[in-house]
Amino acid sequence: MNCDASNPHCNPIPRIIFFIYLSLFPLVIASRNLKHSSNTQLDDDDSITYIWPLPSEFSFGNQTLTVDPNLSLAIGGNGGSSSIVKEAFERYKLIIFKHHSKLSKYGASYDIGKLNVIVHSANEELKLGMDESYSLLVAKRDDHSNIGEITIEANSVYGALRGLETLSQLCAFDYGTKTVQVYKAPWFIQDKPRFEYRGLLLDTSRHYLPIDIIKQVIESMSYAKLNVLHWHIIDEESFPLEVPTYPNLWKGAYTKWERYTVEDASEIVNFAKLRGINVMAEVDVPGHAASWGVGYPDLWPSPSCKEPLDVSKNFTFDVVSGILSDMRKIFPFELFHLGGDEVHTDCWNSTPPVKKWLQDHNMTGNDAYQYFVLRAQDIAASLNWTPVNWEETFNTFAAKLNPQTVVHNWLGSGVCPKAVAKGFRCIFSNQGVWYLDHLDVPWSTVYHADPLEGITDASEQKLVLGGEVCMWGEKADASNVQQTIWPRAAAAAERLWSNKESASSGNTTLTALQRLEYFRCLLTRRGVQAAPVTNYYARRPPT
Ligand code: CP6
Repeated sequence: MNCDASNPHCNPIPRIIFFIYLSLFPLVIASRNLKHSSNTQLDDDDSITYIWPLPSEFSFGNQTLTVDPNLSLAIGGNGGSSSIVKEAFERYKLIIFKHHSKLSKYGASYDIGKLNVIVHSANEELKLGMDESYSLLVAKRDDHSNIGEITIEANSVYGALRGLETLSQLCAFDYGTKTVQVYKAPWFIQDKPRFEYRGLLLDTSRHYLPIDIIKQVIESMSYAKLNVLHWHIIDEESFPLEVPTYPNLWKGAYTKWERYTVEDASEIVNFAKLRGINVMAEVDVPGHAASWGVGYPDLWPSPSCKEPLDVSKNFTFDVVSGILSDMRKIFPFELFHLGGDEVHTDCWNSTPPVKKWLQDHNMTGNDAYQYFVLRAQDIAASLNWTPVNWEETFNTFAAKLNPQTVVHNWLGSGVCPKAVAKGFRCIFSNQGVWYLDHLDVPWSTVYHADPLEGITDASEQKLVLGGEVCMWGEKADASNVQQTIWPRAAAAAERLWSNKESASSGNTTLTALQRLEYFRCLLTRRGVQAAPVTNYYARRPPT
């Protein structure tokens, strides 16, 4: 099962090395046999399960089954009429049989001709803590027909989508027989996520990202079973979103072409929903908001003080309220991110009318920062949103926060233990390990980070919703965003999906690099511009 050698679309080995590899083939085989006999796990393909992220329970056999390119779908259960599953099946057929139509003769007989999907609930609500579990069976039936079947069983349509993804990873096109095969059948898989929140932040303010690119990112997230797109739409550099109530706001876009209409944003939310992915939008206040004043200069305390937003004017909160009300119609997810990070209040104190307002209200700059965040939280809560805030809000006024607040970590790894000890929920995004724009952080550092670090109490562990890798946009646009996200986001995705016992101990840790390289290869086969995991030659020294 060497995807490098057999797949023309994915060849991370440079050609010359590949040539040398081929010419040394007998030698390589000999050395591989040697490795087998000396019982080294690392190069033993058959002992490795190439499913990323690794399922919580699985077993396999030693049969190779072929899959009919005209694979049919039968959906049963209360959720059986779901178009979400049917559409996903069509997408996955294109992935699984991509090479089949070009290279194969039809009319052969196949071991597997049918996929049964059983979805128990018709509830398609996409929410935090939704049931994403599934079981997957790929086996030859032992009745007389001897025809194999695949069965995916799930409580929700979203569990069925996760099962389809796993199934697609079990299927491989064999260039010898020109058929799609499942190796190591029969497969029995029982799977469920370790954390309910498995996020990726995408920043469309520092560089605009076209809708198609955002969709590609969402599609690729579904391959790694990530389930929340944290859309950091707006920041100080640009305001690309249309807000009908305050139509001048998107004058803060870089150009009139670098904008998202309400329809664009809704299209992205719907595209994500069909893949079982929630979209959590962010409106970062009161810092990181200078772009708002391009259309409404009254929001700036003064031309030389463009952020934090003017805390002294009611107009400022009218605009926050207008933005959130308009966005509520686009973003159905229960979480909404209100930022609150990196607020430097000095220029409030050096702006005479704001300074006077602070004195009249007997507030320091820090008091006014708290006042702003809490007012924004009230607006979000009145729209039936649960507020999420960056950790500085918790670090400076934990006791005043809405008790429902989800604390979003980024400064080191210290805050989640403190937040859950006080009963708050938390999302882990330690910048030292999970900020993807830090290009020098290797995959293994991403992989070994853990959202539960420093938290031992079981009831406190439950308050950790999960984690999120952050793709800040200062140095990334459509040309390199996927290369920067992948493959390291996948390392975090396994940490967030797979239970620690199976994915972080013994043999599995030893094979993580090989499995991740295989998954990176799968991404490139599917058209995702994922970067190499690591320096390839280092792992293939000249023999
Ligand atoms: N933008 C916003 C950013 C960052 C944050 N918030 C950021 C800070 C430090 C690093 C990377 C990103 N660019 N709005 C912090 C949450 Cl190293």
